Amino acid sequence: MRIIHTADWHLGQTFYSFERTGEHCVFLEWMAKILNERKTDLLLIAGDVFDSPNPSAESQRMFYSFLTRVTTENPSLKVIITAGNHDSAARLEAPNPLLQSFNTHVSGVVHYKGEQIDYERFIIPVDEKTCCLAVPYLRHNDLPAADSYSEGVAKFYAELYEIARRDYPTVLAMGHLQASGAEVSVGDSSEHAIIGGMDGIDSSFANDGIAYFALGHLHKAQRVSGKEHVRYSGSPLPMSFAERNNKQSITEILIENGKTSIEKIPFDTPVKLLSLPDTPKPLDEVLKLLEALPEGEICNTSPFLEIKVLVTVVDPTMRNRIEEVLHGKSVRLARIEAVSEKKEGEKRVITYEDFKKASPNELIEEMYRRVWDNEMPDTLKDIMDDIIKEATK
Ligand SMILES: [Mn+2]
Repeated sequence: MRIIHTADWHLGQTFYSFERTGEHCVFLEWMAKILNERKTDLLLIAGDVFDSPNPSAESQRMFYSFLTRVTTENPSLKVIITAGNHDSAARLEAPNPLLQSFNTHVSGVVHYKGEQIDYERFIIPVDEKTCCLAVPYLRHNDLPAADSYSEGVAKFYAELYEIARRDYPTVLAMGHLQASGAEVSVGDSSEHAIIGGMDGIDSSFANDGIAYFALGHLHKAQRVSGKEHVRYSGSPLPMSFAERNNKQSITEILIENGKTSIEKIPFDTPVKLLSLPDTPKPLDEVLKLLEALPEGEICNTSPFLEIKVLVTVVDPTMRNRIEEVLHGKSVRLARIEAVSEKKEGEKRVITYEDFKKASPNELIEEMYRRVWDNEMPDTLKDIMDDIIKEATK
């Protein structure tokens, strides 16, 4: 059996102000070709199909056209999808009655039989001997009674696995979660720890009897706790500048005579992410670097650019000067990060009590101090006063 595992498509994402439909089209076109060439039997999409719980009509059309196309071109292909934390679980699984005729199943919501979790609904038959445990991103209320979220998730998978293995010698699994010990891209808002203050789910959720465990949520392709058969496929597009050095791919799993072999199929993303310079530098040096960028037309495959400038004072002309230098260059400016040299350890910690007592002016002045490492000038204080008065009128 040939399986393709992918996840975290985030269809409909806008990258700063730029939309990414073109990039997603290239990916889906490539994906359809791979499924044809490799004669894939099973496609697993492990959550975060859409970037938003309320996806645009265009993103939905793109997704359903893809499903129709690949299942029509490959009549023996089966598709199983689980909902991620970005998806609306109920919305994603709503078309199931229709998707059945396209060999496609979506698992989104945790259903109950009386007071009991209806585990059977997550056991999706693949063939007579094989099933897939298709588990969506689990929320606190979805879990069996346990001392912690992590234990609840582990218990959920353990109970599900026990039921499935009674009927199927080969069990595959799929989930959308943050496993502990996995590598998270620093500063990535789309894969932030989803439960406040929690490190991740202990890898005991993955029973060793499971032939392959397809995970979604973290955007970097990786194994979990050194286990070959428990993997994140990673996202097909980098979702933030923090992910610019990730290698994007999908994962192919071949299960033959009880043996599992795994291959990563690299995807060459159509738009590159550029972050200049490697470490923040003063504006004049940055401008020189930008001047060296190649001239050319700006098109929808021009790289997205992030610029990091080291600053000591507020310079309101900074953005203009950068845009002037970038004129005629084949890059799309996504963000400018102004970084001030701060001495770590000098940062004052604001407690919740301080926060409750602080006035808007005090908070703004504190923010200014942190960002610019300097006192806020009186002219700016006066402007802020006017704004606050206007806003609280
Ligand atoms: Mn996610």
